[in-house]
Amino acid sequence: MVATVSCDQIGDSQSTAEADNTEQIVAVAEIKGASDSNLSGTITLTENQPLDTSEILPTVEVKAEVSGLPPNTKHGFHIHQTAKCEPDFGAAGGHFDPGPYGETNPDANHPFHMGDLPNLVADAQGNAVFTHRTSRVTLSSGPLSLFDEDGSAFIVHIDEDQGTTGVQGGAGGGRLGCGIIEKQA
Ligand SMILES: [Cu+2]
Repeated sequence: MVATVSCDQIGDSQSTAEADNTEQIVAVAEIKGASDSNLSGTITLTENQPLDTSEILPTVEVKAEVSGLPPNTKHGFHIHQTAKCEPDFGAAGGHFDPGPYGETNPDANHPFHMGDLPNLVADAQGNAVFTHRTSRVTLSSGPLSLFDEDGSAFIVHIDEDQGTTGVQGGAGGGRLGCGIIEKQA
């Protein structure tokens, strides 16, 4: 869904250019676990483009609701580089990191990949609610766009992201769930 924010909020200008600069872009990913798991979830990404793109970079709000996690656990949660969850979650590749450093290896230069996010934290019922705003990615076109040639996907990891650099599995180890990011028309 591409919605245009009302100009009422920024004055009564009828300028088309100004209206274009208030565009909101939304994308959604549906998280699925392995066929024998109860893991499911929905992630909504919203980019509110700045009123004046010459002054501020766009940011993307990431909201997630995930259920079916083990109770009272933390899970690494990242945007990975390829919009693929099949034949297994490894198909999503490494961490989204188009540059300028461009290191997609989950263990290297972590947690500084463009797709790195805080942990998902499951409560006693195995539900996690997550809200974060990142300036490391965009939904609009550009060098940090999640909608590059091969798209992008979310991965939920088995273990906690320790936020370490150069430690094997420190970003959360194996993959519990996967969801392809799709732009809403
Ligand atoms: Cu990851």
